[in-house]
Amino acid sequence: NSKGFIFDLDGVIVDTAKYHFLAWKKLAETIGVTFTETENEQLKGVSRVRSLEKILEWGNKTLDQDTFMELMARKNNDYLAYINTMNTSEILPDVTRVLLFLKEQNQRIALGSASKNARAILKKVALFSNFEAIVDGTNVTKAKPNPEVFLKAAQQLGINAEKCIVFEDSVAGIQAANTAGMISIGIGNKEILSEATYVFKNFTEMSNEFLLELIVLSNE
Ligand code: G16
Ligand code: MG
Repeated sequence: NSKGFIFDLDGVIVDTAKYHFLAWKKLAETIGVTFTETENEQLKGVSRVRSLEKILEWGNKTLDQDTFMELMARKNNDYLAYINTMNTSEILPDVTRVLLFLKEQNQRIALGSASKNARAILKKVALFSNFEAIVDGTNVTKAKPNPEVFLKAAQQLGINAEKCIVFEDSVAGIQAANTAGMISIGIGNKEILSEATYVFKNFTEMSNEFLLELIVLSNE
């Protein structure tokens, strides 16, 4: 009688948005585009290719394909240098408590991330073995809000979509979960994530009792 609990990575398990920000900012500056936290906010849950396309749109720039690829590689190298410094202290509050509780309740746990670096990040923070299935940017062809990433995760768990619950910090990710027919739980701001079934500021606000209710609720 298990449910599938699917976790997004960036913004849910770890705060890598700050590293994406530093790497994109450096890149944007080399091509003369202003890049602030406001722009960074709009890149959450968005693929690497789409992120660079957006930055170019904001700066009214166009690049040939080779330069585009080169800049993406450069950004990722800078990002990876930050990722390399990560350790377990970067796991967001109460993520470990929730993972362990779900495991104790015999629930099934998967990762559904847009990042091509998801596996490396999970290893850096020593959470890799907590996930029975991992679907990331290397496994999908359609980016969130397309539900592909979460449907694949459910499929790998062998659990029907209606019996899955998604934890997400991005609007695109919430939409993807909803389209997949899953329960969507926003982690972050209520106003921004208004399309989610439930919203919590972070996992410290989410009780084990609530998790138990989800296990029973999605049972029907
Ligand atoms: C994450 C981030 C995005 C990032 C994307 C691709 O998604 O939220 O900002 O652009 O992955 O990352 P990478 O360049 O590492 O492939 P998620 O779905 O884990 O929130
Ligand atoms: Mg995210």
